[in-house]
Amino acid sequence: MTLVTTEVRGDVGIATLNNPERRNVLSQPMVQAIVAALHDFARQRLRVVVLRAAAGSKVWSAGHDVHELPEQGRDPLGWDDPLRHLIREIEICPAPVIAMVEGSVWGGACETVMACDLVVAAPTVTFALTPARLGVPYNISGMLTLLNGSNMRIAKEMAFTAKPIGAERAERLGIVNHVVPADTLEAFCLAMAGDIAANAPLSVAVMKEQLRILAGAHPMTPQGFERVAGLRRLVYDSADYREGIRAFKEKREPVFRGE
Ligand code: YXS
Repeated sequence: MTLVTTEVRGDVGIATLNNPERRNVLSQPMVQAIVAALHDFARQRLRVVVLRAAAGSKVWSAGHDVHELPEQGRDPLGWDDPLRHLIREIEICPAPVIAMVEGSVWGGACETVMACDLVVAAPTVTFALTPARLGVPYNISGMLTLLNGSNMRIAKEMAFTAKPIGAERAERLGIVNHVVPADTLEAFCLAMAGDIAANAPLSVAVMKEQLRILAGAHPMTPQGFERVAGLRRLVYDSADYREGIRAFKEKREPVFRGE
């Protein structure tokens, strides 16, 4: 099965997540397919990318594939993790990536949407960041994506509560650029893509890269890095981390004991 279908319309590449049976989870094969589409669009020198799910999707993406999360003793979101690779590829893609969102967005898929350059959502869309619900120690570049895609108060609310926020509120908060009725969502995104594609692609690409570099320009001391690595290891070595993953697989509520 093709996990991602692609289409080219003029200077715009459209990549559609195509695994509804597993709610478009960002498994390693899915991430590889998305990245392959981004690379193919770049080879064709397309000027804008639209990343979407199929029309009418109830779930845009259920996030990281929980079955790929290591049960213990290994960083679940290390540098080579598929989700981390996807985020970096979206960020370095020379063409702006528009996240065209229908359905609910979960966990690492929230970060994926926030890593996109522009977000256009249907009114019923929700975003839920779920590390705390699974006992997962999110990673610091992921936290920076969340912070850059929202603001400190909202990043904390989403991360600490793991509760969904709706599209209208997300637009008020600047997480979403536009909320558009589902039946005009594609036309709206393609029109915006056309506006961008009509401009100088080298100018657009360099401004995207400048903003990426500026957004990531945060000093961190070696001690700070080692402190974060140590704290995260305590979490992914914890019983709560194991409990979160097992509860998901056993389709039950987790019971966290803080150890
Ligand atoms: O059990 P079967 O084989 O039928 O497969 C089911 C689900 O297990 C599977 N599935 C997933 N498999 C692995 N990883 C996932 N994230 C995942 N989500 C779903 O897909 C099949 C259909 O799911 P089902 O029956 O629950 O569909 P539904 O329509 O009733 O509900 C859709 C959702 C999305 C509301 C529900 O599947 C759900 O709550 N999924 C988990 C969403 C979530 O917590 N994602 C976070 C994943 S962890 C992650 O992204 C980061 C590591 S972090 O946590 O740090 O942010």
